[in-house]
Amino acid sequence: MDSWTAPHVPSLPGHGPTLRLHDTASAGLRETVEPGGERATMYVCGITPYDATHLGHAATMITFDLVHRYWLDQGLDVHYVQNVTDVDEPLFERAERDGTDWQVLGLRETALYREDMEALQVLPPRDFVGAVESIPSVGKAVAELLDKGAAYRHDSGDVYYSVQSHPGFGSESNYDRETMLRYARERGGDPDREGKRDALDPILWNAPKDGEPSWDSAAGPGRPGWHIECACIALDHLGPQIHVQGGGNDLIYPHHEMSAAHAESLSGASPFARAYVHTGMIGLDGEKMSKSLGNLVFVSKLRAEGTDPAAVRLALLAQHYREDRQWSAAALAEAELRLGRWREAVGRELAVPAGAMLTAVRERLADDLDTAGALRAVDEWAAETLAAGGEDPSAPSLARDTIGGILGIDCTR
Ligand code: 5CA
Ligand code: ZN
Repeated sequence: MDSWTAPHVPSLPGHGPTLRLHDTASAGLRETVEPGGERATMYVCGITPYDATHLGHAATMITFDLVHRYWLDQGLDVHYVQNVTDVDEPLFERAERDGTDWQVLGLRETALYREDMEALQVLPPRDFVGAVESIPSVGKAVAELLDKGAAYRHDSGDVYYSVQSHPGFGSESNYDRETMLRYARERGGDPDREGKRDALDPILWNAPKDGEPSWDSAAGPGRPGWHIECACIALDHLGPQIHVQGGGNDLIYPHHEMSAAHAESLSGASPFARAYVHTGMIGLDGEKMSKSLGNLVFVSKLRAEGTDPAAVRLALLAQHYREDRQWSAAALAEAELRLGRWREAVGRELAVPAGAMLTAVRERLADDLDTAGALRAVDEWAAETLAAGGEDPSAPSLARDTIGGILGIDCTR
């Protein structure tokens, strides 16, 4: 499907160190690309478009936008793919509640998401891929897994993946069985269903049901399961092994465990991702921000109220991406003040030299996206410029390009 328009990304002098990110599978920092590698690939789990983009989605997309921007700044050829889960139960339920069509709902919310991403200066993925357009590929993959004995048909006609067929199963989350069972129950799995080989087996293909859409495929009629959607889109667009698999930490299990297992069973190559990177949950009043809890702050609502999207982005960058963190009006107000100081300093004709700030921003981000440290480096440059004036006529534009190019914060407005 169509992506969105890319903002201008200025090129900067020199390069920073190799980006290292925390990898869930090895529970430690990993260099995201091989030494001397020229290409970098990333798959990020995108929205299920039954409601507007909230600040949790925005925070996750901005985090991976920093990865994208940092890799581009390294001179790498970046291939970034993101999906849209445009066919799934939440869409049917919401469409039914609102008396609308699930396809119309999905198109409308996806269009709003594109606008929000553009406003937040998020670079578009090279491939923005819907689940519906991937159905032929998913059907073939399910048929192949059945052939290989990695999948089986349940009495109901649904097709399940056999976790026991894959020796690598469990190596992404490293959770024990009890934890896996708990998350399967909480996050859309059906561990208590009769007739499965293993309670943890996830659905690959849903047999046709009344009131639900269905497509013909190599696996018979029906519609795709969730995890196989992401496995197929990543395999089709990026190949069997990628550098970064990204998403919120609510996807560590079962979603990323299962999509990695599906991809590895299909391709024979492992690990599926060099680094499994997970963002913390954005909450409001101590609860995770989620559609089901209804405690959402929408990006589009903030925009409509006249909030500067650059301040929203800056507020979300103030704390580390892996922390579960809280959105607040105070955090937004602080970001607005900070943005004002940065813009004032960048707007000067003369400033203190900005080369050391560029180096510090790169070094801080390369260290598992230490955004708080990177923002401090910009704060120091801005404070010195505002206090002392400075004498360097090229510093304001270097600062503007550093802040705009690497952090995605537009200081020209
Ligand atoms: N379509 C699936 C992924 S294939 C999905 O999880 N959709 S979603 O709309 O629920 O979430 C979209 C992305 O935002 C996912 O990466 C998810 O992990 C992340 N996300 C959802 N809620 C939050 C939150 N409160 N804070 C941070 N990230 C979140
Ligand atoms: Zn996904």
